[in-house]
Amino acid sequence: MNFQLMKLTKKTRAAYLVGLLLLLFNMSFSMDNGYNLWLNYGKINDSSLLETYRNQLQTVFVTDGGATVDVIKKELDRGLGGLLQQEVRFEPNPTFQNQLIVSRYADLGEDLRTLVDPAGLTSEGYFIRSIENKKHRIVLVTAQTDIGLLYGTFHFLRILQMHQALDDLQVVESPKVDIRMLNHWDNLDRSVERGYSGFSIWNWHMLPDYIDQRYIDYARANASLGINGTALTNVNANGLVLTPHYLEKVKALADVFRPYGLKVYLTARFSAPIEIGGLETADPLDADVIQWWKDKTKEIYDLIPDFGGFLVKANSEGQPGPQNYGRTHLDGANLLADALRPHKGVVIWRAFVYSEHDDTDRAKQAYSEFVPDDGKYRDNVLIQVKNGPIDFQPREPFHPMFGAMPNTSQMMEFQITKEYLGFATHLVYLPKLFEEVLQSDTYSKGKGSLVAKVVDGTLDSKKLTGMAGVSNIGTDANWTGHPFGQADWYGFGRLAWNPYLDSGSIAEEWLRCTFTNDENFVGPVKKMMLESREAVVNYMNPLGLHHMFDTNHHYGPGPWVDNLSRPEWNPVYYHKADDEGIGFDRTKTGSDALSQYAPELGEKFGNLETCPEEYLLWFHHLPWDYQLKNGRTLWDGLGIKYQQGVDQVRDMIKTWESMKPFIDEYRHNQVSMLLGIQLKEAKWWRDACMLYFQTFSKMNFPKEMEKPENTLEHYKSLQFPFAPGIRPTWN
Ligand code: GCV
Repeated sequence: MNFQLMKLTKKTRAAYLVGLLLLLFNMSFSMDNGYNLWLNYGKINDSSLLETYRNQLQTVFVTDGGATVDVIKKELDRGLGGLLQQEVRFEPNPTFQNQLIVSRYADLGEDLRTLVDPAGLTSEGYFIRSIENKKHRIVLVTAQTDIGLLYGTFHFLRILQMHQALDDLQVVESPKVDIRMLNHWDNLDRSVERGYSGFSIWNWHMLPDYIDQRYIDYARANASLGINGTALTNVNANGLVLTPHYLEKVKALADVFRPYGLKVYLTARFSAPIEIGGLETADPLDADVIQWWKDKTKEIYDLIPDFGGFLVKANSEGQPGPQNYGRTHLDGANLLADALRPHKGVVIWRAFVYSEHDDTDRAKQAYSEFVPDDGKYRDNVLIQVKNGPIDFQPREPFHPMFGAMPNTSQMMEFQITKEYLGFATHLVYLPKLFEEVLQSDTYSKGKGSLVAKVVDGTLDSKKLTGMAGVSNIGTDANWTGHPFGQADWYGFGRLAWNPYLDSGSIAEEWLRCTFTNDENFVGPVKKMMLESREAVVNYMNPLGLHHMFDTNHHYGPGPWVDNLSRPEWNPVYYHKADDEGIGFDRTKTGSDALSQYAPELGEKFGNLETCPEEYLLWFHHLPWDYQLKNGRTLWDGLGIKYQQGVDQVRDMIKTWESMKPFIDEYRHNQVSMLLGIQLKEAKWWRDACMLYFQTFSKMNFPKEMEKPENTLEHYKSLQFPFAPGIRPTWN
């Protein structure tokens, strides 16, 4: 080729080169690997809008400042440069002529100051206003702090990405939740527990000297959503991360994240004083142990002055904890809180506990353990509670601890990685699930006591609030494996900022910023995303069924599993199918877990007339021929729901196939293939579960249900020893 080119005339050679560049440009368009996430600043194709924006944003003035201001300038350069396809003109001083001004409130001149009310600005909040009079035509982004300015800058760029008008901007934003964080279940060997998107992005071996560009892009992406914390390591913790060798590496990451407002947290293994400290005990009341944690904490803060604090899983699933020494969770949490207090750090203590020594309903155990100590935790302790009382199932009622601890800070824990929702293979839009939980009414202070109000602290005037999401991020080119997994990260971040947002608007934002503003794409795909959550409930766990996942890896159905060492690890514990019927009786005649909810809910869920059908088998054990609201038997209803789930995936495939003209071929093809697998697996769930339950019901499948593709023996025989995300046994 080179040889041939050499023989061509200059003109023809130039034509070839232009052709080649165009080809490469097209290829890159049709090969978008998704790395840029929603920060896709592709050129605005609508020429009149482009002209308007170019005219309104002729120059940019950014206030002087440190590292965060540098980040703001870089982002504007990248964002405006990409969207407007022209070089960004930064001015050293404000000109007020068709200009974007990004400035701290304190630096504004008197005339601009009068336009914004500083009382409405929290330290991370911001204003965006467009101002126009004869002399001035500006868009102003202002905030009390540089981090507020960075958040405002990302919001402003999103306005452009979504092609919105700049004429009358009146944005006032402040986060409603203090700690908005990702929890990485990443191990030091770079495996990720319940991770389906490659390896851990933390390259511990090469840190602290090698700073992967991904760390910076990770921080950018989080800052664009207002996520301000990250727990780097697995809650099934390894004490080594607290040794000097690793703390140097953690410091390097903290240094990268700082300009983006992202604080680092670490998981603290409760037995670390023994394992890395050489003590003989980790008893939280032992003087040497208390001193050890104080010293260790100081050592961390000497390296990382803005370290966030510790995240702890204790006395749960084999992890060590204060109960090993006859102490309580309260003792353990307060021990660490006291060590962190002088440095303004917090301890996030997880409520995900259940014990092999406790034979009460697993769904009740966390409440029983924590609620009696309400009000006794130090004020820098947050109790982190999973959204439901079992474990991140496709659908659970909200956790009864929400609203039950008015005098203790509580933090919501959602799972963004899809341990129980089809891994990174299924398209299931999780913000719909998150929204359902946040909008649930706890009735703890009468009607309207939403979980969202517990989370943002307004229900009980809490001073410290938080929301955590178990990360779905890995080394895959697009970060999350499934291209639509990015929407879950995005949606988590947006809801952590404001737990009252609706999942539909979030989906729309994400689609416009990630793919295109073409309404022919946004409308149908948004609808598909919103329906995808109900689809997975239908084809995996309909009518309140839960935890029927195959052993350990949780990939696919295993309703028959009954041989694990702990009863509550077996799916049969949860569905309780027998010749009489199916479901877990959590009413007074059963485990009485219902009594942990407010009386209004106890009545509603306890009464078959008023219990929503989506929670039916969560709270009740019912005969196979129980009549559902539509007049069909429970057995038929189950089969119909399973079938509906499969059909919903078929509809998703149809929708997606018609979207080909609107987006790049690469991502379109990826999603098509993944939807194909999702359909196969939806059928697998339907067939395996219905065949198994049929051995008890002894009834024919409803006529609406397609015939199973294989026998029950076939499904039972399937083994997946190398399914991704399996929990390592060494910790
Ligand atoms: C990190 C479930 C998961 C475990 C996880 C645990 C937890 O049990 O299967 O992998 O451990 O939840 O949240 O601590």
